[in-house]
Amino acid sequence: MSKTKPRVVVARAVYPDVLAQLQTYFDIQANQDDEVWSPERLIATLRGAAGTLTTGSERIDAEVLSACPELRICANMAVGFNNFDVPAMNAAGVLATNTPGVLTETTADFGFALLMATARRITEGEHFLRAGRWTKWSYDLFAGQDVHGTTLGILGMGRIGQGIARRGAHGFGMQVIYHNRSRLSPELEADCKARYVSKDELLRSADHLMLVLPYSPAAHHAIGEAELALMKPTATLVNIARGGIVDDAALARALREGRIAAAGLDVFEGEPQVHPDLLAVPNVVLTPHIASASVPTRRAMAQLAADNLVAFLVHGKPLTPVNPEVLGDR
Ligand code: 8YV
Repeated sequence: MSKTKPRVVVARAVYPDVLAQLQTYFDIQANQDDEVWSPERLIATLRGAAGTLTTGSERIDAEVLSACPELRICANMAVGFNNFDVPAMNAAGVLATNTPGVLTETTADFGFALLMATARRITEGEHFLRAGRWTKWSYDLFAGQDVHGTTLGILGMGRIGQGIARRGAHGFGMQVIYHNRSRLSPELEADCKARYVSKDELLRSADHLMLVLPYSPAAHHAIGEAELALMKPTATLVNIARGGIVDDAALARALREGRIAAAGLDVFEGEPQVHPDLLAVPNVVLTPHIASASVPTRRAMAQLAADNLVAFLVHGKPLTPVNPEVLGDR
């Protein structure tokens, strides 16, 4: 007698071949139209499912978990997992997995691209040109700030932060300083050519400040009015971490008033909405949360999320668990 396949909900569109792989193991409910489900629709769809593949847009909290007692795993197609209420998942015995490692270098590349576009005013220049306003060369036309040889400050020094540090130190001859909850080992500091400093020193000394820390309630508005006030008027700020780490309204004010030179933002408070004041200032480069969006990396993220579902629901051993404590002695 054939066993019925466990039901798995793939909450957002994914690569069709990844979906096809999952269909060999699971009874799949997919969302290839890529609608963003309301919390009610998510709950209704997850009822009776053993697993789900989520993205950062699906919130898994106590309400979802209590309505879906058969749920055993949520496999996030993201390294960040602030869309998961992990304590609630622990209490419900539901496993969370993420996609660490596969997006590190791609995201660090993007951080650098955004830093360069911001410091060198690339998108401002492009908008000017496309608007037909380029009529002559001028000595100060879109003159920005240098990247090479300057001081790169990094807040958050996990894998992606280290990737940024290596690019800055080894590729652009930058002095790298960082602040993090914990210091890197001396070996990693040497490899990244990075010096640990206090948060205040980081803010005061950085010519370019890159945010790469995970979101947590403690990191909410880690960059607000007071922190922006410590930064150099010539400094740039780049956020490839999470919306909510920066107070977007305070940042828009600082940009408008020239208290910092420019910002590059890939993530926003309340995205995909963007604070209207940020849209109104010219000295900010805005991108729609695409730091990990290279084709090979997005494929690798989808594959790892899918592999986690198979590894756990079929073989009992997830590949990249966030809360392995729920596995017990299994
Ligand atoms: C994702 C990300 O694209 O991995 C992360 O934490 O922020 C991005 O790579 C996004 O979260 C969608 O899941």
